[in-house]
Amino acid sequence: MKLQSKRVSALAAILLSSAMILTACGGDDGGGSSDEVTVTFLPKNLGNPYFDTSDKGGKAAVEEFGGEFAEVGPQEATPDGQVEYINTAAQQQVKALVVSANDPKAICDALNQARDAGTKVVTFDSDTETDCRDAFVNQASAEGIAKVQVEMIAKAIGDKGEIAILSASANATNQNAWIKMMEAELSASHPDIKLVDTVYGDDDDQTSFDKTAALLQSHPNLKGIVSPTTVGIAAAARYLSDSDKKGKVALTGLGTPNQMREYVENGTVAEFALWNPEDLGYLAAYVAKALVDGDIKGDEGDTFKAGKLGDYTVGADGEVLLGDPFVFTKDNIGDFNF
Ligand code: RAM
Repeated sequence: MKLQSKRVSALAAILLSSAMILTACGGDDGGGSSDEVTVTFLPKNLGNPYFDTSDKGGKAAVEEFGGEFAEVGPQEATPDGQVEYINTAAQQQVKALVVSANDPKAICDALNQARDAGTKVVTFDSDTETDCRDAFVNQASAEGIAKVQVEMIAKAIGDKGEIAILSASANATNQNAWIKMMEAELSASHPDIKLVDTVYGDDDDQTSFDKTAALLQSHPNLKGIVSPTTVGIAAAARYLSDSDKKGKVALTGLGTPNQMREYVENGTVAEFALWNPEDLGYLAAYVAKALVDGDIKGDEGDTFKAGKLGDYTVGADGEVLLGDPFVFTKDNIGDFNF
């Protein structure tokens, strides 16, 4: 009952706002033509260089296919912060919403209401449960992302000693999947490495910085930190590079070359990994367009063309895979600028 009345009021809001849009535009098709592919990107949070780059790729793709691009998002990486933007996008009847989820479940009702109102939902970077989106654009397989990080930390500490994880927010779908697989990989293949703590910096620079300090204090024998978030690894590197633990506690994980360059050059970090976030956003925008145009439904085996990236096939559970993670070191970091 409750759900139904919520849905009715959501529908009323949508009808009202579309009536307002029509009035505002003097009764024509609503700004651009109603065929225009309007795509709204909703990252985990704004002000994160990783999402600045991915959304730049999304914008380039949308402009390339003649659609209309928008980016909205909360300051803090929380699901509640995302819900209001999802509701607004549905009210505006955007054709597609491309979202990196702060929680696999908590934004589902809002996403499904948007889908009921005709918006195609693509998750990218961090997925929701499969029944609240049409497709998920995955940056690399979770196994691959977990494995590369375990390999890097094992190499950095001589495959032995205490390590900790500095993650993003506690409910982030992507980080949680990677952590689970890192734990499995550690216990299967690295018996002398002990994971002593996992802490959450909420993809906030200051929180991540403070959590790094606290980790080093509470674990005096710590040999290494893995931070599977670009915000976390950059904050941890900044802390370590000015502390007497520099060179004693290894740091690796997932970072952007521009944020990590200084710390690779000053020896705080030997190597870290990532994919190309710009390509990720670009691909996600093309998935959105293929859904809107009806070229794909998000079913396994569906094929589509993603501009300069070429041809893709949708895999199981509506997943489209970008590629493999890439390892950055002091020898190659100079070749990248994002
Ligand atoms: C942060 C975000 C994002 C993640 C990267 C590696 O920017 O948590 O979701 O994919 O790190």
